[in-house]
Amino acid sequence: MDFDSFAKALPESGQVLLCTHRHPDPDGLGAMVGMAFLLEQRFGLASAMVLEGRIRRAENVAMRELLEIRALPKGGVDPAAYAGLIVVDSQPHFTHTHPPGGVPLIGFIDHHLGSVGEKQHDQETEVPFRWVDDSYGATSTMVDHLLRHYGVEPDVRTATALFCGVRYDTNNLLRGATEFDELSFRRLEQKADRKLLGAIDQPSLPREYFRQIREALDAGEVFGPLVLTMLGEVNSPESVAEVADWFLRLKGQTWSLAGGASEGRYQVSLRSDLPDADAYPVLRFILGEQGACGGHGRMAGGQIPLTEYSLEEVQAMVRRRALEAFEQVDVASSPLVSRTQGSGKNP
Ligand SMILES: [Mn+2]
Repeated sequence: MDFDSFAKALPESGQVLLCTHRHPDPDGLGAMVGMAFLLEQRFGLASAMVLEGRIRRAENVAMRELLEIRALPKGGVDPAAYAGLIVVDSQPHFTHTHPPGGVPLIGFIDHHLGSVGEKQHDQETEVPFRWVDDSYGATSTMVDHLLRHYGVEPDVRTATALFCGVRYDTNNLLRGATEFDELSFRRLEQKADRKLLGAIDQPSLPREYFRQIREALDAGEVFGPLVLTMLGEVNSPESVAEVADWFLRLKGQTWSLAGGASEGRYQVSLRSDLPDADAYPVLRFILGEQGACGGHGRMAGGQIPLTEYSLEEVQAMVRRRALEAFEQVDVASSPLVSRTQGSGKNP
């Protein structure tokens, strides 16, 4: 990568707008905080962030609050006020990313390659700084790499934000981490605020969270290698991913699929713990023409809009194709947790 082309892509003056994918995660947030710090410290450029979708996973909410990450409301962006736009942890043409219009694209930085066949906008081929590289396990690592290249030492807040991005996206260097992530992880950890990290790791949880845990436990079914958890309305798309991750830990099963309705879409997450699993084509098949999805390696996520079909129809579709994909059609399921067993002293 020609890092010097980053400096050349920047405007000489004016404000830069930063954005990431819908429902920002720690990596997207960390990369934005790191980018804002780099722009200010090295290039004297002010920036503003715009966030799309809500942040609801308790850890992410805590990260945003404790690090005081402030963002403009999506509808509140005046394009004339910005000299350019930088997209982090996503790409402008990805289905879960909708940068505000009317601001010239300076560049994008992402560690996801994107799926084949996704069309790029015409303007993207000419974008001044385009850095997409899956030899990084997190976009926060890429931004840290830029900071090092430009000799900018992150302050405590920036280091904490970037560290959260690296550790959550790589699951503490266990998932898709490379030597770059390792280096950034060690370097940022030294500087990060331990108390804040602890508070972000173990946030307090609303009662609703526990209610949903119960619902997921009741809904989980085991079909051969698969744990299938089809939920109704959920608090957030992230809770679907959380359930899929959680149930993947079930002993004996190697795949976990969870689905739940949120914001007019049926969100679906697929996980596997097989070392060389490729989750994306499996989820692609399960969502069919009705859905969009992305993913790499052992994880994939996607959604089907609840416009043409009702929630019940979409649930039935996803279920039918999931059983087909795992060759479990006409196979009897067993509940993840038997509702009659273990209910204690109830009659
Ligand atoms: Mn990421």
